[in-house]
Amino acid sequence: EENNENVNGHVAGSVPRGKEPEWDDNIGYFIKKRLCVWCHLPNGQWGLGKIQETFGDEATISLLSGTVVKVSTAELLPANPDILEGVDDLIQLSYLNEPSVLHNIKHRYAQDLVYSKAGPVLIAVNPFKEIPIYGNEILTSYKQKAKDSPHVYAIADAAYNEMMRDEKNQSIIISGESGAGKTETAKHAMQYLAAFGCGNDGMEYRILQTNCILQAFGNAKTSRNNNSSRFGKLIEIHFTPSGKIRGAKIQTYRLNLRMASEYKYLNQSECLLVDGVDDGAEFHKLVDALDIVQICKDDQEQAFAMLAAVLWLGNISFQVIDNGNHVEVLANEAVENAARLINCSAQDLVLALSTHKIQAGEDFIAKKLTMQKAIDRRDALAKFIYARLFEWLVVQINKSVEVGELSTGRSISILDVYGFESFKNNSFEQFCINYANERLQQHFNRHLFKLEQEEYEEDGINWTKVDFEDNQECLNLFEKKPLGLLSLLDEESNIPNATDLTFANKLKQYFNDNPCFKGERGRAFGVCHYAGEVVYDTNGFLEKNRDPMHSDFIHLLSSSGCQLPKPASLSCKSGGLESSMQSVGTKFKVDESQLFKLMHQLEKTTPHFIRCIKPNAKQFPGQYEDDLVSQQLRCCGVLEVVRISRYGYPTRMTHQEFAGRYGFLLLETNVSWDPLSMSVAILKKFNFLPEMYEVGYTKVYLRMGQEPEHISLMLLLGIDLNIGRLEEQRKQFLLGIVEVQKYFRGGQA
Ligand code: AOV
Ligand code: MG
Repeated sequence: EENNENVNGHVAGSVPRGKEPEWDDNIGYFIKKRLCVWCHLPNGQWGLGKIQETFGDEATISLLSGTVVKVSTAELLPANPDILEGVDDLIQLSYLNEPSVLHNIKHRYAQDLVYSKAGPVLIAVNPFKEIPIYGNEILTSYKQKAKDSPHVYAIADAAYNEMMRDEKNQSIIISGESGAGKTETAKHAMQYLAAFGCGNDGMEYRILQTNCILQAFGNAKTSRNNNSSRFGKLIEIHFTPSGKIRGAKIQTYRLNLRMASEYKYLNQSECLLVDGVDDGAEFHKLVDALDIVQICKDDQEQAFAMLAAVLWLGNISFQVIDNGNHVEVLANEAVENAARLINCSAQDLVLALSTHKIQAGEDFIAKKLTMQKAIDRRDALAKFIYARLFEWLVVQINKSVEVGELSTGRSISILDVYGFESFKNNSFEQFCINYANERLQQHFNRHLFKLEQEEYEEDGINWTKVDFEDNQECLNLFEKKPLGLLSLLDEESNIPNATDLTFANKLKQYFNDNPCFKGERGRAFGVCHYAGEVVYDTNGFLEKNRDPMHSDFIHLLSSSGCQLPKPASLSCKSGGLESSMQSVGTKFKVDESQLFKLMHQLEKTTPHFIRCIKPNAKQFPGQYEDDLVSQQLRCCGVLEVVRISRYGYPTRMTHQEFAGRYGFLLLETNVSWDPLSMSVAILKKFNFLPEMYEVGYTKVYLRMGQEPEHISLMLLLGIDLNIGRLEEQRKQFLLGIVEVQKYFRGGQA
């Protein structure tokens, strides 16, 4: 206690913000010690080498590859000592700069170590190949704590243990860009949790099968991912007090993506096959899964009939009449088949597709549609049916895995959403997806910085709170009322003569000065997201936001003999119709929205974050593109977390670990042998500056000598960088022992 007070009687100094600490003063030290540095090469890559000499602002670097380059000293960053090569947790790195972080993850990836930690966050780099790190045996060793290297199993295990210990709901929040591996990671997390079993009704097995079904209906091949989720999913797994699975609940967040334009009904994509995927076998798996979640054969038939109806709808075409002003439906097998499958008359279907009912006094008159309107309407109907089918499936699945009365404090929710998307052309879908990701990012920020700071407080160390770069401004741009992107979109959608162009112009007029907004030419505008700038083309925004669920369709489907899914929006329940007419954008609005409910639900849980990283765009194994990875690390805030940690105390060891590793260097001193006292004695013996460390109740926290004033002071006093110096001492000492041993062996021989 006394010792503790002695060294701990100061407040951690002011925390530099916003810019990387400079380390110019330190270069001499790196030359003297022949330490490695990272240098930014002309080709944009980072190279590892040693400084030979410096002249003014220029440094001569001999790269490990053998080449010698001259670069500006401003382009140099300190590299980590070899003992830190490939550490499990980035926070263990003495130097937390971008090339060091990148190198560490790459080094691990090359050895199929696809998981790493960035403090509390798990980083998962997609291997794009099977690696033998899953399955029962490995799962069991995590459960028995025989293994603790970074893994999605370890995260699931931590969530489970914290839930059991604190009786608090947990969540596992998985993010990353499209194709980064979120859905696969979510499946592994579910597998881990399912292994806690439930007794004997096979509930855990049923829960696992839900993946197969939702994926079959809710995923599609895109240019980014052969198996891209087109819906977001939150699965809540509930447990009994003894920790067995009780059941689950699935919520989906579907974006009302335009199925039609995604698939243009399948054949226009010109990619009907995915290498290595056997559609027949997958179909059998699907039917088995539907059986397991107890969807009866009749309902299965009906569901497939609806799918067929959607495909036939796509084949319906129109011909121009009235001198090109209007169209009528071409009568062919497509109309007949679609009508038969929907279970309505061909005549009703034709009317719904080619005419628009308008009220004239007491009567309704059917007005013929133009070609574009008719095509839009056909696609909208197909999408509407598909979306209802999907909703219905989720309802059926939930019935099968139902929990009954919800337990409080004993659930783990796994969130797997559509990842941040930035394509060449970005439309309304990307606008919604990226807004949702922006919200999640805020959740991530708040929790990480909060968690970090809570640890310091709990361990009783002095700590000046750190502000963090948040994305509130960008969220405001979306959410502000009445002048936010979403409000203005809704407003414009309700103005009869408004067009996508008038909408774009309005945005430019209002947000001219907003730093998160960029006016672009014509209908386009840009948003500076946390993950980078995205330019959106407003083409179709108004129409998609209105998402016209024509009452004619609703009428058509509810009066049809169609057995399927009388979903909420088709039933006569009050509000049902209105809710189906509600605009897509509105569903995303903060207060009344789905997204708001989701965030609210997540706020009540202890979060565990997994950041999935896509190492290459081609979906190939073994390829690691530095630029792509660093961009993702930067975008998803991993570097930020790491940076925040460096302003804090990135090196932390329990007193046991610290004393165990360096205690033997205390040879002569007579310290009491409890770990805390030993830690304090080590810190004193090696003249650590008080600003550089904190001693907590359970751990030693070391600040890495990153701040220039500390570094220069240490150099002035002839004190080496802290942990490096300890490691050096340790190495010297161990070498000494080896020498002594050699001497004695030699002597004996
Ligand atoms: P996503 O969920 O993040 O994209 P997926 O989870 O669908 O990405 O992963 C894409 C593909 O990467 C999978 O189909 C696998 O082939 C491969 N993959 C991912 N994780 C692993 C792993 N741990 N081991 C082996 N292969 C893996 V999107 O849903 O598009 O945002 O909307
Ligand atoms: Mg996915």
